[in-house]
Amino acid sequence: MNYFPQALDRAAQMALLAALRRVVAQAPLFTPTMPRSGNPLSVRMTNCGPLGWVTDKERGYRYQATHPETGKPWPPIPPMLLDVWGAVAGYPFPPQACLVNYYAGDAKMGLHQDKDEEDFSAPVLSVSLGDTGVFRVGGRSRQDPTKKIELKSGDVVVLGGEDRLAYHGIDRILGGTSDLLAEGGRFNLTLRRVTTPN
Ligand code: MD6
Ligand code: FE
Repeated sequence: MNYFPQALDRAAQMALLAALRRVVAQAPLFTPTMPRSGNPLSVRMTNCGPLGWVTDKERGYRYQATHPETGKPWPPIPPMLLDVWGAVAGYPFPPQACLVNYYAGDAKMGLHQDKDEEDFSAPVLSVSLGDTGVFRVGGRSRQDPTKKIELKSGDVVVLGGEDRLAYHGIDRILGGTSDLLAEGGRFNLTLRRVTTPN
């Protein structure tokens, strides 16, 4: 993985948070549910961009152009995020989806691969805001050894190339480690290319 600690300074984090607040105002956070079981994930999520990643009991994991509850198109990806992609993704086409995950106090994310995209030649880029998240990343097999990295507010991670299909997840959030979010907790934004460019 390519790790860019403190890629965003405090001023940039505040500007990105302001843009994110506008996204969430137009596309409210919702509670996603697992395919088949219908069990809720512990994160809440929303998206911006032409496509958004969603999941529910009936239809499972997928990308779609509209919010599952409002039926409206997702708001655009904030230009600042497109600039971050342009600076570090090393991929000559823009992202099509930005998944926004919000972790309140005890939320976590199990070990997973991001593999619902058509185009694995594009990386997935993540930006963290707010409390520190304990990130675990391994290899392309679930059994591969993993390492832990504490992702702090302003850190950027890129999973691309050999690591594009590496297993990864969030063990827990370290409450009280950032004062960026008045409500506490952590946002993670992941930028993705979904379809293969022409
Ligand atoms: C998170 N991140 O940091 C979860 N996926 O909350 C991811 O699932 C992720 O950080 C793909 C690439 C980078 C990531
Ligand atoms: Fe992921």
